[in-house]
Amino acid sequence: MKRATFLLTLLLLTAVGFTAVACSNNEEEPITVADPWGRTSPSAAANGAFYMMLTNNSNADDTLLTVSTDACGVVELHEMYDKGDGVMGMRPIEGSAIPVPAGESAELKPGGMHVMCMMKQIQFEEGSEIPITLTFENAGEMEITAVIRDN
Ligand SMILES: [Cu+2]
Repeated sequence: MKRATFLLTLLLLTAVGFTAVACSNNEEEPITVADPWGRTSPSAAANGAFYMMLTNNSNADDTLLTVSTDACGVVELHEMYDKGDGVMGMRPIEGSAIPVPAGESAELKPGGMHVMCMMKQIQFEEGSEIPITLTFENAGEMEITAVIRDN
């Protein structure tokens, strides 16, 4: 009986320990966005794209659900894929969402996943700063600023 009590206490202490770790992790932003940017494109170009690194610092899986910005008429989440014969195409990501698993990162980069900006409303000039709202399933809304540059 005494031994059982000891084990139970140990179990409880361990649980408290884990909770403390979880709490200290939560002091950090659950999701961080690194280096949001878009490539310069001529004003005649109807479309542009944004790239960034999404990192989930929390203990729970999250998902980027939507992206919105006044700079684009329509925003979609796209990925590049091999059409065959070395020809690359792009298409909306299945489920129109980007999973960001707990403790992992999702990279949006040229040649891969990207935020597709259709019907550009403004010029994408070097140094332009474009406010963008990201909406995550768990983390909710996040305001970021994408910088326009050549590469
Ligand atoms: Cu695209």
